[in-house]
Parts: sequence; structure tokens; C-alpha cells
Amino acid sequence: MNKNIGILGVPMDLGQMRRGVDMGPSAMRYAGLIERLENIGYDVEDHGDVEIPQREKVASTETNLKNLQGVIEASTLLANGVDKIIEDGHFPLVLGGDHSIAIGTLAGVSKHYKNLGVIWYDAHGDLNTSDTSPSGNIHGMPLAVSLGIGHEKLKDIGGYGPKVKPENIVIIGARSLDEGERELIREKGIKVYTMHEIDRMGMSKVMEEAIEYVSKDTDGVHLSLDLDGLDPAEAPGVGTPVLGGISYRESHLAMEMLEEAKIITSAEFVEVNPILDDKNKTATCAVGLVGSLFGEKLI
Ligand code: Z70
Ligand code: MN
Ligand code: MN
Ligand code: MN
Repeated sequence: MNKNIGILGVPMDLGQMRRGVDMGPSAMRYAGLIERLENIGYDVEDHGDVEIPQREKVASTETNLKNLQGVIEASTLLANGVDKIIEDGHFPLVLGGDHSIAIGTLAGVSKHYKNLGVIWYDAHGDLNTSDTSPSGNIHGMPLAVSLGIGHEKLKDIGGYGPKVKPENIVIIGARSLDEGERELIREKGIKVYTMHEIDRMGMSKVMEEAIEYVSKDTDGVHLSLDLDGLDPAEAPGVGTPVLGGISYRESHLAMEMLEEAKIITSAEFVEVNPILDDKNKTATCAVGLVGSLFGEKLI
């Protein structure tokens, strides 16, 4: 793993309607993120937070996509920030914020790769478009947007697209998919390990296969980890908890296996909402997972 990490916070809450997820980056810093990485031996540079437009200033009813203009502005800033971190030769570690930030993160990352692999660790597919979205919330759309499906202005962030190819994506932990998302998964042949496969095969086998799948013919792999992929008993501070999720232990195993495989070239941890949390449990969980992803060892 790259010994230099560049951290970028994204206090984004415009991609959904619950308040509080903008405090996610603070909560993860407060839970000791930087010290944890430094103790493993990394050189960490915290670039602070991307500026997010005020909700009241970007409210618009121009489309059914909520806060569209604000998400476009923030995604553009984020893409530039991530791009700079990679140009400096550092590993971009992005802290959310709601999952709409993946649009900007991937716009900044994918420029640097011909064939970027993506691991989408999430209870949801985030594969909605303006036509299929039941909510109009952009945090339910970033994976579709990155595939080049969705609103023109979102697809074009960074001035190019698509950012990823369907055959380079693997979704892990899915257990809540909308009808349009299921259709897109079938149509594009996207690889999905739902909770069924995790229970049936065990996380170890799932990760073995997922690592093999996502590193084949790719030149980098981005990890987009939505804390709602975990079970709400262990990660309660998320906007859309879904029962029957991935356990804390399985998630640590998954991160450890990614570290052993040495395939991850960028990562983001999203949807931590301290207002909905229980004593910063979810941010603490996220920071623990970051530790495992970066090779923290017990012995
Ligand atoms: C639903 C939608 C979603 C995250 C919830 C939910 C999407 N499919 N994404 N939480 N991270 O509104 O599109
Ligand atoms: Mn530096
Ligand atoms: Mn998500
Ligand atoms: Mn989710």
C-alpha cells in the first residue's frame, strides 16, 4: 500500500433528506482516524473538507433530482481535490457525507486509470436514474451515474465519462434494490453478492471471488464503503438502515483480505450520521475498518 495517505472530508448531505450526515467526516476524525493510520506507519496529510453549498441556496424544483445544482458543484470540487491527491502520488481516502459523493470521488480517481475496478460495499445498489428513482435522492444514483447512466450534468463531472465499466464492478452486501436497479443489474450483467451469497458461501469465499473478479484486467480498484452495508445493530448511525446486514467481524475480514490482496488504490467511507448514532459507534466502526484496510495488525 502507498505509504502516503491524503484525507479529504466531504460534509455532504444534499444527496438525501436527513440532516446530520454532513458531520460524518468530523465523527471519523474524532474517532481517531489519523492517529490510527499514523500508528500503523503511514504519512497522513489531512486536506480538510470540501466546501458544500448551503441547502437553502441550492433548493430547486427544476428536475425531480433533489439539490441537483448543489451536488454538481460539490462533486466538481471533490473530483479536483481527489485528482490532486493522486497527482501528488498519495492514496486518496475520502470521508462522507452521503453516498452521492462517489460521483465526485470516481470522477477524480478514474481519470488516472484505463480500467478502474470498483467494490461497492452497500445494502443498496445506488443504481437508480432520474427515471427509476423512487425518492429523487441522488445518493441512490452514484453507481449508475459512474456507469454513464443518468443526468447529463452528473455523468459529465470531470469532463469525461463513463468512469467505470459494468464488468469492473462488484456489489457486496445488497439487500434492498428497487425494480429499476434490478433491471439495470440484469441488463449490464453486474456482479452482485447479496446477503444470500454471503450467508451461503461465507465472507471469506465471497471476498476471494470478488478480489479475483475485480482485479482481473483492471489497473486500480476503488473501494466505496457505505456503512449501511453493515448490520444496523453494529452500525446504527446511518440514514437508511436495512436489517440483516454484514457483521462487524465479516467486514473486518473483508478489509483484511483486501489489504492482503494489495489491490485497493483509493477508498471512501460514507453515510456515517452521528445524529442517528449511538455514542459515535458507527464512526468508530468505520475507523476500525480503515485500520484493517490499511494493515493494522493485532500481533
Ligand atoms: C433507494 C433510493 C440509498 C444509500 C439509501 C435508497 C438509496 N434505493 N442509498 N442509502 N446509501 O432512494 O434510490
Ligand atoms: Mn505530501
Ligand atoms: Mn450507498
Ligand atoms: Mn446504502
